[in-house]
Amino acid sequence: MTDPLLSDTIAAIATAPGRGAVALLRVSGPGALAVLHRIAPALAGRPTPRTQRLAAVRHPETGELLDRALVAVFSAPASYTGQDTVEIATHGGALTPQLVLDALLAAGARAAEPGEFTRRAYLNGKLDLLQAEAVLDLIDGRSRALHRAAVHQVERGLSRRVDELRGALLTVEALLAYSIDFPEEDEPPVPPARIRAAAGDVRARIAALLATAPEGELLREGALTVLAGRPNSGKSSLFNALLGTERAIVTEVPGTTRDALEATFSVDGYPFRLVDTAGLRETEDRVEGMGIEVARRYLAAADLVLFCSETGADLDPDERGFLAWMDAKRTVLVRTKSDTRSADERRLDIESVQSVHPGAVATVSVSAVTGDGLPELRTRLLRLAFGGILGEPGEAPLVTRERHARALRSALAEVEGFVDAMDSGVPMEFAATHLRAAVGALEDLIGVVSADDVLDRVFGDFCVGK
Ligand SMILES: Nc1nc2c(ncn2[C@@H]2O[C@H](COP(=O)(O)OP(=O)(O)OP(=O)(O)O)[C@@H](O)[C@H]2O)c(=O)[nH]1
Ligand SMILES: [Mg+2]
Repeated sequence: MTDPLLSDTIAAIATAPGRGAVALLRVSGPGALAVLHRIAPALAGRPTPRTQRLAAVRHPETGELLDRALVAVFSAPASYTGQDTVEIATHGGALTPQLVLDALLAAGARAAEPGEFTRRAYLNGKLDLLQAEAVLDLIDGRSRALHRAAVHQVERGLSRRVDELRGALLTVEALLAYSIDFPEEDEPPVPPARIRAAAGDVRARIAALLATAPEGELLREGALTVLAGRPNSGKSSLFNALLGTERAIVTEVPGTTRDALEATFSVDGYPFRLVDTAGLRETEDRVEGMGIEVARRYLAAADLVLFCSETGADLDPDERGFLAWMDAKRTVLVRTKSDTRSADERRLDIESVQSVHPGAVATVSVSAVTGDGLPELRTRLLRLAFGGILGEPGEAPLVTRERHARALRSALAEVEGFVDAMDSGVPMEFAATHLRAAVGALEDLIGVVSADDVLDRVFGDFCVGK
């Protein structure tokens, strides 16, 4: 039976609003050609699919000429949505596309909801859910690294990997079913050790894919990198130097920065959100005190912290306390204003702070004035935030959404439940329910069958016309 969501004909402007040479309108549904004929009567009959034709576009009721447009027809099922689809390239700008859309609606189409074209593509089996999400990333993604991962995923990179895992689980299920069917044999047809080893192998493969999730998810928002340290330690100067613009105010007066200031930058295409904060100290000043509160909140949420202190200055007990409290894996101790010291002094300085924190916190000396040490700092940030997935998006699938991570975690827990059940002698029939549940979690991930609310969540984020 046809899905009711597919039975009417939808239309939308697919290009972004604003001044531009060309705009694209899309129509999809069983009535797409009928709608086209009403606004472009000259194209009567069935135009050759996948061939652009220039045609006069008119309002179906008034007959007014609205534009001359290039029209292409894609016949079902060979179209993006899998339905009869018409694409109309009109002149761009504020008015023409809107007037042509009005004409399409007057001719019998309905205005499409956000993401409805891609939702139809999914419902018609043109894309799986992972690919549909990747389409959204191609449109919304701001970093080169997320773009790479999305292109790979639209090509079914992640889907293929999940299919393989699902196939491997089905094999374990089949081996198990064989053993369950012949319970009386003295020698079980498939040795339990073999089933267990096969399950252990899938478990390791799911875990490896899941391990890309924390960093994969950072590709979307960027790694939250917070500058912290005493007033006047050079945080705002470093903020500006990393961004390459004079965004933050810099003065010699301690306590210059009051509020948190946020900006984005990237290293080798990997995204970071950089936050400059008020210097940390006890203060009577209410406004500054509030800024420090904000800084603490950012620190709690930070993926990385750049803790700034001046080259050559001893760390006081508060600073040492702060460093001891921070997670060493996400903290860089930045020794600032390195241009004020000689090369020898800089080297000795790094050695002496490292002896205070042996191996605990990465230490880099930088100068916002000369740019010295900035490349090293950038490389450090890249490794700390994205070390696990560096260079991978081109070839290996990445888990880039919490939805993916959740499904994989649940599949992993079920496979572990299966292995535990086998080890503790639970009857095979019961152990098998874990495998079924693991297969189910992977199928949810690809979207083999998906509940409407899941689809609403995935497609609700799309723009109209996609
Ligand atoms: N020579 C030199 N001076 C620097 C460098 N970085 C910062 N300064 C100076 O140090 C002072 C403080 O710099 P800021 O960047 O405002 O320091 P801050 O940590 O943001 O200070 P607050 O906002 O008050 O917490 C200013 O006078 C800067 O010009 C540097 O790399 N070299
Ligand atoms: Mg500042």
